[in-house]
Amino acid sequence: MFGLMDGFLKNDPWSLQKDVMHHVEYTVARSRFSFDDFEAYLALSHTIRDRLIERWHDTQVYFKRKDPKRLYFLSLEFLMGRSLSNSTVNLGIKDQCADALNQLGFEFEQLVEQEGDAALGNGGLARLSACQMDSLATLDFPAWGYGLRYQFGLFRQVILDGFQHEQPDYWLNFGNPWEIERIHVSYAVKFYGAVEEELLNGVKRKVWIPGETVEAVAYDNPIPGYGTRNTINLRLWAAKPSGEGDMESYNTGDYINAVVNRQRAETISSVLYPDDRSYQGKELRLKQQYFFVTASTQDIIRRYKDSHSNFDDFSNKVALQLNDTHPSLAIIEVMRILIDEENIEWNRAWSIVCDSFSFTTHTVSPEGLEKIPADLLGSLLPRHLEIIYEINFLFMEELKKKLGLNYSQLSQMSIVEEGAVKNIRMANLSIVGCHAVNGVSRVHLELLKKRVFKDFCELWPQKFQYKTNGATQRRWMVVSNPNLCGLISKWLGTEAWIRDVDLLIGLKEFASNTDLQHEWRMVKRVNKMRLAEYIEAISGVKVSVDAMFDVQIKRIHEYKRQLLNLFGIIHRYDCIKNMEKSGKTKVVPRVCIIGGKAAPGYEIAKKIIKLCHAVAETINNDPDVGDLLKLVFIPDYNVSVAELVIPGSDLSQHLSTAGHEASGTGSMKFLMNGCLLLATSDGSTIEIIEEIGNDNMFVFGAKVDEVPALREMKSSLKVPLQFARVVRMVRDGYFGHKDYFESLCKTVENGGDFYLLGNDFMSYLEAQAAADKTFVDQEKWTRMSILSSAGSSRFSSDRTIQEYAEKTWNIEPCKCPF
Ligand code: 26Q
Repeated sequence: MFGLMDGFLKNDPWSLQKDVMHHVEYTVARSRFSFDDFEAYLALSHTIRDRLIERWHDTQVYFKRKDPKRLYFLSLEFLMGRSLSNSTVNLGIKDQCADALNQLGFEFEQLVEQEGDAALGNGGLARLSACQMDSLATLDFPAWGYGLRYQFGLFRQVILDGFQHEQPDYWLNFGNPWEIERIHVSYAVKFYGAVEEELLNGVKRKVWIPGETVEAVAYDNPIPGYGTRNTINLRLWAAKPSGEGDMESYNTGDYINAVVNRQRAETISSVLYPDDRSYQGKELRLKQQYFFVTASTQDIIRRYKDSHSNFDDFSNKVALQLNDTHPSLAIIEVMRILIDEENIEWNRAWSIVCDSFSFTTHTVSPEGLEKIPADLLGSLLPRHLEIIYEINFLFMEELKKKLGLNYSQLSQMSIVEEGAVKNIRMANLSIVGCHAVNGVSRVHLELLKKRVFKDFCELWPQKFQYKTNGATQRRWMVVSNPNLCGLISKWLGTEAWIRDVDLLIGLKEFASNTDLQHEWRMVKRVNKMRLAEYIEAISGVKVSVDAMFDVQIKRIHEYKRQLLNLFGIIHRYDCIKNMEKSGKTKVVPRVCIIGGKAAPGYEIAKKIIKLCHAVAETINNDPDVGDLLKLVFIPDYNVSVAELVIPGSDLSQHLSTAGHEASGTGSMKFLMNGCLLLATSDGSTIEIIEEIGNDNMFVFGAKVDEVPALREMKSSLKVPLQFARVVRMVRDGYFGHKDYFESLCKTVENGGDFYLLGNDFMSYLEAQAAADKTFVDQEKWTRMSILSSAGSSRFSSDRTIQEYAEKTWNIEPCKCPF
């Protein structure tokens, strides 16, 4: 029967090679006798794409036949990175592909490097979506991802004279073999206009007469699971001019202008907004959000209606997950479709909506919550604003019954913020319209209860939960660190841990085994050599692989305290400068590596990048220092840079002021790869400490509950001399650019120090000294490193997804049997 036999395409090296040659000739249209690495990459990608499509079809046919409850994961951001290596690993054909290409005279690793990153997201939240898609596919859940196909992903960071410059990311310019364009899967997206009342069969109803229509076209990206045939779909929407209506402008005779104007529709999906809250209230961003939401929900409802004649079963068949508040207009859009288009009565529609939707927040500060000016929303989406007001009215009535007339509390909880400008609070809307609200770590939920959503947590305690984030070991170990994985599988006697990550704990019993320790160090050394080559290629700085590679890579933000790291480096430099010759022999050599992007409008973050370059310039060229200390900034940090850097680092830094990082996920990737953590006790690190123990990492700084009191006392606290000294060096122009760095220094001086760098400085230096001391004892270091990997299984996104499936989405695996 159709679909029941194994794939038609074979996966032995010979068949793969034949298919690659076919694609060289007929897809890439190059001569079989002369094609370069990039063309070979394209041909190989198309060969894999064919296999993905086969599995994708089988999976979708199977889902349709079984009709299980499906999860729809709605996110405006996905940081997928590269696909080639990941697909071959998940399809289980990496070695065969490497053989096939080898016989043609190509290196697989070389071809992998030809691919650009798909960077359709900013940072943590977006990479989390990508990791979760991998886990959903691997665990056989019937899930779909929905997102936007931005023409330009996150900006490319170019450093000129130490300053960050942003350039567009032309990721689609060379074609994208990983997507399938579905010209026929498209939906009309309407904006503006007005709401009118219509009389239909004696019943009054609201009709939205929109003013502008564009088209959303689907692009499907197959997501293969590991060790399963299941291949799920990530559907991304692109905006195109609509073929509908608007003939008038053609008839007026201004044909050229009419065409040009319509082409402007494409701007809606043209560019990803950088994570910068100051962008709030921009019309184009709101247009993107609604464009995404309506295309996705129309598609979901169409699929539901394909096999159901009414909405009775909707919430038993559909789980809608909101990745932060960015897609929260979906609540209103589904409500609108149900009441205006499907003629469902309000209360019934509302309970369908609440039962279907769940929401995860990634924010810790009340100020960081998304708001949309009511005027803006009303002009772009007049009917939606009406529905929001109605939801809020009913919610306020319900609240009054429960809480009485406590106006201050009512106004705090209202979806509508009254004031000089009226705003719609998207988080309040999401809480009211979802049956579950999840935080991303245990302490994050505590903060939601205590600070961010205190009133809501008291009102609906059972609604609020947490699912600690995780990262996928497929990408972060198997794809990016194959040597370590080979070693782990050898010692565990199985590769089963790649699907069943709890098996990693089996490494624990070998943590002190000298043979494993020796092999473990060799793997690390090879990874460090690769990283050292890269560092030299991008910066010209030669680094010694005997030094400790100390890494901080993440978005640049004051709360993440890259500045604390830099002050620590300056202190270390200052100590070396003031040392006797004999003292220098005791210094543990370090290569400090920093990487990350600053939001384009975030001045202080940009100054931190410049300071890093200025300090690096001084240190790296100082003959008194030599190999004892080097500082490098890695430009244009992205997923593929992370895949290279993480396996090659010894120590990684996670320095957020306690109470500011909702979770943090970078630390988990380092942990899996046996890099020791130097971290504050914040976000998910708190759980990492519990899992692997305080003595297997370097923990420092104020704790979450100490921070508020410290802030109160800040202006009366004495700053340590060492801290004052390093700040003064920067302020006095030791690293040049005295005037430019003045405002940066001010952020930590005179009681200003909001992120408590001064307060945590001595504790930070102690943790750094402990790391140095341990590094000298390589046996101890390696044992801690092995125990880090062994204890990382709780931080796999497989565990996170399993918890969401059971506790929030109520979905079950649906495994394609062939
Ligand atoms: C908002 C308004 C306008 C334009 C863009 C945005 C915007 C975009 C992206 C706001 C925030 C983001 C991303 C936030 C994010 O990545 N948060 C991080 O999420 C991780 C995954 O849960 C956590 O581990 C981090 O702690 C959290 O900071």
